[in-house]
Amino acid sequence: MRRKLAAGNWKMNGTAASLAELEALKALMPENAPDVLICPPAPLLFRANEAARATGIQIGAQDCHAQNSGAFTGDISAAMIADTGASHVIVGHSERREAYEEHDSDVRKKAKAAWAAGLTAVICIGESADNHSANNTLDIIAGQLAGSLPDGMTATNTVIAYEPIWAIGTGKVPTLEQIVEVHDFIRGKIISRFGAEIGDMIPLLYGGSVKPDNAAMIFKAENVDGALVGGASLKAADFAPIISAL
Ligand code: G2H
Repeated sequence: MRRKLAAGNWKMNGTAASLAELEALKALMPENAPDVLICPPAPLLFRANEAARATGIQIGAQDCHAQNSGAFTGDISAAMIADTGASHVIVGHSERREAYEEHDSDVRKKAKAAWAAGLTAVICIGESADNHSANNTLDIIAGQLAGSLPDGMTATNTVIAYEPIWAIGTGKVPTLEQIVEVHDFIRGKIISRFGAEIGDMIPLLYGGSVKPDNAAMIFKAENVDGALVGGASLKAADFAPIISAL
């Protein structure tokens, strides 16, 4: 059985006071909740791990450098993230790909760095609005999978998040049929490259405007094992119903 995961990406939002949401979330979560991950901004990682200790909520970072250490002002390494007690790191989010011109090869190196530090890499892929309109989604996804996933993926070191860029923060969500098509395609691709024993076990998350009122629809897809949630993960009252729907 594949593990289910509800992951929250706080992006550049939140201060130490926001960590109160972790305890609030625990109080609202169902008894048999799936795995829950919160990725706060990097300055909060140590305190988030402390705050989450009694809740069972896992903590992750939103990006890492591909190198372990060195003269890279402003960057943080996967080893540093692991040192905070975090378990995951998001790599290749479309906001990083777009704003910092990160390419598949960068994402692949970051994922390898995450693994080397003992972290699970949450590798993001997704097509632009233009590629969506031009019906190029599956070609783009195939290329991103081939370029962003390193050799050496195991059943436990990776989570893949499909986030159509046109759905991020826009309130637009693909239809269930579109989500099924892309997630089934991703599953097929990773099985054919890594074998069924690994490819069948990798959790596939959907991301892009997941909200309490559309989560149940999205989770109907067999190859959707959870969600990567931005805006609706900031408040426990919004994130808890999404977790409950999983
Ligand atoms: C997509 C998602 C979180 P939102 O970026 O990764 O954000 O749910 O706000 O669209």
